[in-house]
Amino acid sequence: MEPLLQAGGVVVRSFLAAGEDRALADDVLDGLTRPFKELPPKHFYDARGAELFDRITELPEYYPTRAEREILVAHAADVVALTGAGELVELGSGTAAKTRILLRAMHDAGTLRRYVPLDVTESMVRATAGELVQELPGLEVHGIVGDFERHLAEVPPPEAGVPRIVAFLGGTIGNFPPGSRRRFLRGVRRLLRPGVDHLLLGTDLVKDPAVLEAAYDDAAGVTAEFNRNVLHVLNRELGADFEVGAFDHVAFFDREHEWIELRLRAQRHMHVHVGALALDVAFAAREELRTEISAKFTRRRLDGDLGAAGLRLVRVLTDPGDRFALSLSTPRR
Ligand code: SAH
Ligand code: AVI
Repeated sequence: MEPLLQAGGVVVRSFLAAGEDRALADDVLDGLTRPFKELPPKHFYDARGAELFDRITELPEYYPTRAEREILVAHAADVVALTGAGELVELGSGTAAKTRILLRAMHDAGTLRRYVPLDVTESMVRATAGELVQELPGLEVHGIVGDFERHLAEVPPPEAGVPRIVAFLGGTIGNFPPGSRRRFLRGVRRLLRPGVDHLLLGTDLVKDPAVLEAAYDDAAGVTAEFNRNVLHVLNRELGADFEVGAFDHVAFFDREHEWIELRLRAQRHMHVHVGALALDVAFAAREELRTEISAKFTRRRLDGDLGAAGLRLVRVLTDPGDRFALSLSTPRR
């Protein structure tokens, strides 16, 4: 396949171009024609959604990004010393803002060889690839525009003798629908060589529900805009006619499952037409559409999920406020 971009240490390949609207169409057909309506969160992230997420990471209420950055600043050099990593594969890499701390530590340790960002948002993969080869001379970047639920096999094989870290930061593991988290981790495990490679996983921790709910319902309304953005995506990509302003942002902590749920609640009875699918969808007044879950972790949940995927915890690092954890694990032999 022709790369999207190939120049001076950077190659970017896309696995989304052909048939990607089909994947969105299938998700919409599956998700909007069932009694409890639901859409997968990956469709938030068009260029505007990515920009809104970036603004979320700066909000006073949204602590996960700052907490994870604190952990990386304090421990990146230890992580590099412990793993000897020369390659960093990052799933859901986004702007790679925090990743730079790790890449810089690898560079300072003299091990840095290759960075492999994988994200659904093409503009971000292209931009980070270009920036990083400038910032870190000698670095090779192999960017992948793809879906980490479907395209892990497109990650290039590791180089012999170069230990790899697969990083999944930000707490994005919490956004998997129930049931598929462990399947995904098993897929990640296949990217890792026993005795050589590590998974670096960011998980947000269970805490006071008021703190959690504020993080997903900020006073400035940025998360509400991010949530409603998925309706703009459906209008543009599938010719739907959602009246975006007629859906209210809902965020609450489900204490039984220990996850945050984002929903969009119809203000009144509505009919929506999805042109590309020739589909009519009715919303009752106050009916809700689930757009995201964001699971929060305990040490036990982390152990359980990693263990079920054949991974063994090596270190759990937390921020001074114990809000967020960054864990290193490796395949069980
Ligand atoms: N890792 C960054 C960004 C987290 S936001 C951080 O820690 O701040 C989640 C990122 O995952 C976004 O960049 C989004 O585009 C990407 N993403 C979401 N679902 C995805 C999927 N199924 N496959 C690939 N990337 C995905
Ligand atoms: C990307 N992911 C970890 C974010 C989260 O916190 O679950 C997405 C997000 N949704 C609303 N705010 C942030």
